[in-house]
Amino acid sequence: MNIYRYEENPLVTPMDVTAHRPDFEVIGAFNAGITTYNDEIIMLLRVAERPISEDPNIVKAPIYNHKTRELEILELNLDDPQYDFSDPRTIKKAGNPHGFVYLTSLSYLRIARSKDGHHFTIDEKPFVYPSNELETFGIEDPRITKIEDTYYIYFSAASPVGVGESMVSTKDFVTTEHHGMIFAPENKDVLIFPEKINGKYYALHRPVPKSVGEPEIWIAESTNLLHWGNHKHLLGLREGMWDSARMGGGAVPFKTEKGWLELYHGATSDHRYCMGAVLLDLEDPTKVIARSNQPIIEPEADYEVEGFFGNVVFSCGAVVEGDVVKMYYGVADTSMACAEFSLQEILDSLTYL
Ligand code: MAN
Repeated sequence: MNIYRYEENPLVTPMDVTAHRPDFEVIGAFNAGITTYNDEIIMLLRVAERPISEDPNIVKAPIYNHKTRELEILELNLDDPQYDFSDPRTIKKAGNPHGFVYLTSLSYLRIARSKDGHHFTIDEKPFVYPSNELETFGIEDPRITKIEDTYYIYFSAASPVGVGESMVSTKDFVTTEHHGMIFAPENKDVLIFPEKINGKYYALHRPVPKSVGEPEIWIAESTNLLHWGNHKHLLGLREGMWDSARMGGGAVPFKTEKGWLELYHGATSDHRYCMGAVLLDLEDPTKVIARSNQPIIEPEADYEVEGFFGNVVFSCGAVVEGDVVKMYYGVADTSMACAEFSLQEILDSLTYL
C-alpha cells in the first residue's frame, strides 16, 4: 500500500492552540471530526486541556459543574495510595485496573479551518463545550455527518455515570442545537451513514459489554437519527491480529462501487492503535463483504509513535476525491496528521469473505 504522509505533519499540535483560560494548558489537539463547509476543510478538534500544576506531586482533575456552569478543580496527591496514576489519561481507584474515577484533562471541541487541507487556522473560542450533567468529564472524539444542509456532530460524552454518545447539529458552524445522548453508556465511536439506505438511517456504534462480550462494532437503524434500534453485531475482534483487543468505527462510511467503505481502528492489548477497513453491502450495510487482514496504516512516524499516549493512529474523518482518500487522523493522543491513499489500492488490499 502506498501511503503519502503530508510533509507538514503533524498539521495541528497542542502548541498551535491557546488554552481557553489562562490557568490551563493544552495537552492535546487530536482525534478531530472532518467535513467540508464553504470551500474549506473543517477539522473539529478534540482539544484536551489540564489545569497547570505548580507542584509536581499534585494532579489536578478538571470537572464541569453543570449547575454553576463553572469548572471545579480537584487536587489529588500522587502519593495517595487510594489512586492509581499509571495511565496518563485517567485516574483509577487503586487495585481496579478497569474503569476510572477521574480524567486528567477536560476535552471540548474547537474548529480549525483550511483552504488547502495542509495549513489550518484555529478558532479563538471553543465551538462545543460541556453543557450538561452527562458531559462533566468532557466531550471527545467527534465525527461529523452531513445530511442535506445539516451537519450532525456526535461525540463521546464522559461523566461519572459513564461514557455515551451525544449529538448536536449545526447548519453554519456558528450555532448548534443539542439533541442529548443518542447511545447510552458505555458506547463510543458512533458513525452515522451520510444517507438513508432503503428508507432508514444507519449507524455503527461500539458498546463495551461488561459481563460477556467484547468492545466490538455494532450497527443500528433509525428513522429520525435520534432513536436507534434493531441493533446487530457487525464486526468482532480477531485473536493474534492488529484488531485483537478493541475496535471502533473511524471515518464516516463512504460509498464506493464495491460497497460502503468504513475505515476503522483496531488495537492490541498493549494499546497499539492501527487503521484498517471493512466493506459493507451497499443495499444492506449489516452485511460484511470484505475486511483488512493487515492494517492500512500503523504507527510508524515519530509523531505517531511518541506523544502523550504513543503508538496511536486514530481517524475520525476522511475527504474522498475520486481515487484519493485523504485521511485526517489523530496521532499519539496529541496532534493531527493527514495521509493519502488510493481508494483502488485499499479495495484491492481487502480480503473478501
Ligand atoms: C479512555 C481514553 C481517554 C478518554 C477516556 C474517556 O481512557 O480514550 O482519552 O478520555 O477513555 O472517554
